[in-house]
Amino acid sequence: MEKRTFLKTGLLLTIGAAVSPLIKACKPGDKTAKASAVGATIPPPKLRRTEPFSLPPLPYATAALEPNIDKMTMEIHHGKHHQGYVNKLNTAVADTVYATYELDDIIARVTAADSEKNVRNNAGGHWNHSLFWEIMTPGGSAAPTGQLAASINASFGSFDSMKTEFSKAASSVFGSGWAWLCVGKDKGLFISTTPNQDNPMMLQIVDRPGTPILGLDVWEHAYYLKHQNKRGDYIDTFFKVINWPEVARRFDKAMFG
Ligand code: MN3
Repeated sequence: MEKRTFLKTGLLLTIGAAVSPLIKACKPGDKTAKASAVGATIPPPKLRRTEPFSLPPLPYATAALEPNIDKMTMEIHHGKHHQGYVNKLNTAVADTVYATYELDDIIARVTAADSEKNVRNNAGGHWNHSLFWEIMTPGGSAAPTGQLAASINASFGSFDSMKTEFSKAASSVFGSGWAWLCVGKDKGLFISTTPNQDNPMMLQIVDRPGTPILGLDVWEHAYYLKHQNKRGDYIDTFFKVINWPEVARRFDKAMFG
């Protein structure tokens, strides 16, 4: 990306008899991306991070999603698994180019190289779970309305068809991974899955990049205590606790900035 200087021509001001055009030069700021393997698709880095990554608090009590998602699963999933990704991420990025990068910037740049495996897995783990807690809410919420509903209908035909396709995708993940509802480059919605802790923001790794607005963790640690091997029951249960207003907020941000 090239540095560009934008010039804004100010208003013509009349002061007494004098007429003078004001020309204001805007500094371009630190928006120059380094050259990278996929060039222009990677956003420029944000401000440098100075604090270690930390576990975001749950937006509700660990028992709040009962009876759909049980307290013990939430305690272990958030307090042990997610905390583990955060801790390992801090270790993994130390002394690498990512040491002071924000999470989104790491996710956008991390590659499938063996040397980046720990960064990839733990940055993904931190990002994915941070989204996951927020897109659930005690008691669930009414199905989406407005622009998100219209977009779901345009992309899938109906809310129920989207739910069916999402559930099939989540069921089809072999082993550990995630199912996603994403806003694509064309601003349409699509459903995808990723293995392990990958996600659709990993531009150097996934086949089809997108901005996830809904994600479901289908690792066994997310459901085994309550549902054992019945992943389908867990997927059905998940739809009872989705925070659609939060999904809509993420949709609006992805669509309209
Ligand atoms: Mn998990």
